[in-house]
Amino acid sequence: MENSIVEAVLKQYPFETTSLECAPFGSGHIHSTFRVKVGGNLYILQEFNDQVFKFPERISGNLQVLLNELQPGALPYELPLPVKNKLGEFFTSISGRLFRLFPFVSGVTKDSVDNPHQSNLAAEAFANFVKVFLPVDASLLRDTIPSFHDLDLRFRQFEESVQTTDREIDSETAQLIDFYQKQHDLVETYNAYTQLLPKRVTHNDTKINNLIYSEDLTRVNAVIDLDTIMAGYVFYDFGDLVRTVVCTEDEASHNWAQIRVDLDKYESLIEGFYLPLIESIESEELASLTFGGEMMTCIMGLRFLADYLNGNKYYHITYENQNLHRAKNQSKLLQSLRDNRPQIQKLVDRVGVRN
Ligand code: GN1
Ligand code: MG
Repeated sequence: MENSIVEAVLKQYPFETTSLECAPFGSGHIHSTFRVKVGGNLYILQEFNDQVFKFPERISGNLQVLLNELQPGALPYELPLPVKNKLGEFFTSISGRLFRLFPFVSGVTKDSVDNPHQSNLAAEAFANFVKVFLPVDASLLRDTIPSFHDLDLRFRQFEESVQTTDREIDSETAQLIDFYQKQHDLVETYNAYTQLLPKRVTHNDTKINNLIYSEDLTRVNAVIDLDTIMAGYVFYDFGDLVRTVVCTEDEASHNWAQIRVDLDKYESLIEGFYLPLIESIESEELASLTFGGEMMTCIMGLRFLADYLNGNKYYHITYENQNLHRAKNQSKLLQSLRDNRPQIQKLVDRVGVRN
């Protein structure tokens, strides 16, 4: 980011901004994120993507609702909120661009986990997030991205992108389109679940790099990327963990033949997620969780592929076919999740029996 912009943003905060360093940080696909050192202190500076999040005021409103409910110490990790600027606001506008500053939380972010223990810790952290807000009426929250995880809508948008694309469809793309078109049964199941299940306060972007582990990877220091917190189904949060935690390769991998479910990590994910919630949510919600793994993998694949077909307008990319490759990666994981349904069900049954 241009130094002049960084300086202009930091001037809006109530501290001395002499000598600063700024470097790109993290691997998010939406906002542009930097680590800044101001004086002796570290912060995260983020240029906010208001093409994706068209209602920034809803984000602040939702966080306020949740903060009013959260008892100090109720969560064993931080939920880092933006630092307020001199006007007392979370967002700072400079030259028509929106910025936020966050306290820097020390620790480690990972794009994939190394072992079942890390998987368990992540699951427990996100399950506790859902648990602590169960008493909150989720309808008090406003949609920060309307229909964000609506699989039915996302499927239709994907079909439309297939009809309207300007791309040459080569055989790799055609195969991928065909693969996703064959996933329509997941939309039927999704629609059935949405008729049946209650909406809760959910995080909705529980991918593994939205969590900060302690340096020694024995604890969770923080859950981040709180912009998508809104009313949702618990299977969204379990599902995005499945998508990013139980895979043998991370979301960016091109090792197509190596991409599959790691059942040991899946088992520890189930344990970590089910145990905090098993007594507190409905049995139908518990039963829906593994569907979430397939559904969230499918929806991300559909969104990546649709974005590729639409000319890469949504996700940040570093090369032209990146969204195509992301969609291919997700298709391999989705196939493996489907192939392993009986094995996964056995893992769920085992956790149920232990309780
Ligand atoms: C985006 O910003 P980031 O990278 O945490 C996206 C998620 C997708 C994810 C795929 C607002 O999350 O829905 O799961 O990329 N966030 C938004 O990696 O679209
Ligand atoms: Mg992120």
